Amino acid sequence: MYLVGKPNIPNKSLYLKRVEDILDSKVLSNDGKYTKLLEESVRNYLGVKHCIAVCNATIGLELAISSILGEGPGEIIIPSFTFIATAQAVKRCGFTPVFVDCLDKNFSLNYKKIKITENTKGIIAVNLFGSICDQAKLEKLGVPVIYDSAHALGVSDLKGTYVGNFGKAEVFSLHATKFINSGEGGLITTNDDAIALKIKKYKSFGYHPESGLKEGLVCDYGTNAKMSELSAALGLTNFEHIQEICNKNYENFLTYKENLPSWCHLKEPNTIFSNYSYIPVIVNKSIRDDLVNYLWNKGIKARTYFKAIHTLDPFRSFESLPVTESISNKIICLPQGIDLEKIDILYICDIINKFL
Ligand code: T4K
Repeated sequence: MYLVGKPNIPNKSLYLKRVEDILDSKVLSNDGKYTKLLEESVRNYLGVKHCIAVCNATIGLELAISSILGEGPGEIIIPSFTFIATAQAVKRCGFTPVFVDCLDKNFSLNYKKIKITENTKGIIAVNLFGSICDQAKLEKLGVPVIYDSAHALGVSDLKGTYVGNFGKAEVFSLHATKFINSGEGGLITTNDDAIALKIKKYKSFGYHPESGLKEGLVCDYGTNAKMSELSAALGLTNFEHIQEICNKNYENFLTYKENLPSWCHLKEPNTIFSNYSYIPVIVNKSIRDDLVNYLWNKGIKARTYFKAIHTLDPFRSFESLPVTESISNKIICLPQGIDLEKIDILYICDIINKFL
């Protein structure tokens, strides 16, 4: 069976050693050794000032929103073409998401369609499928920008600046389905000291980051968004293989590119420095669902990421977002990851070729 989102686990034996180390140390949580090592490794790799590990990216977005934009009411501009977590985080912070259409070329927020009003508190732009938004354009609109970079660890722009360094803060996912995973997990990065301090407080019960845990010194509101040591060790072990995984993903991407039929348009990331962790393809709307059923029957569990959020009940709005609606009816994500050999991808492409 071929899955989208099958976890990459490149060094199981090292992870198991680290699990033993954790169990022997009896430090299972509260920013232990592996959480600190993971944060430090990612910080150094991205060249960013702060990296804060959290329990998942959805809560990570909530922490970033509340640290930067406070609590609602107010409106936050987000794309409708994204995973539901982006909208849920906005709502859970007491803000109203205002959905804006996306660009056809890289599925990112169409900055030309954004209307800033007196109610607009900020923008959450999403770096989808290893592509990057046009940050310069978004950050000129005059309101704070936070990036949902759940898919964009290891991606850099054409000048070589890594995603993680843009906007007020960026949030990555380390969920099992992400190319670098910690089971469940997320990372928040920022170059702003004050924002980092707030996030650290909010992440751990409002304790003061230096003295709080030891002395029970609560200096702010907060929740519990900590990452466990078992997750951090898995995240760290996987992250140590990031380059090798990106290379393998790129090889797989090229095999797809060479062997998919012409009616199945592979979307290339808009930066060559991508992680290639998703294989999104666009097909004709009239055949999309039949093709997905056909693939599932052949053991290829393709996914139709994403449904337009403004068409889903809790967030339904009657304004039409034509590009979002069109893409969400035409997109299919195909399997990717280090467990796929060339022969597997040739098989998947062969099955697709035989569909029409
Ligand atoms: N922002 C964006 C843009 C996101 O895409 C996401 C998450 C977030 C924010 C929030 O990040 P987290 O809070 O999750 O850290 C999956 C993931 O659950 C979700 O993390 C991810 N995006 C989204 C794109 O995909 P589902 O509902 O498709 O998950 P599920 O359980 O159907 O799994 C997908 C595939 O992965 C299946 O083919 C099975 C395979 N799988 C999954 C798990 C959990 C495995 O092989 N092993 C596993 O352990 O949402």
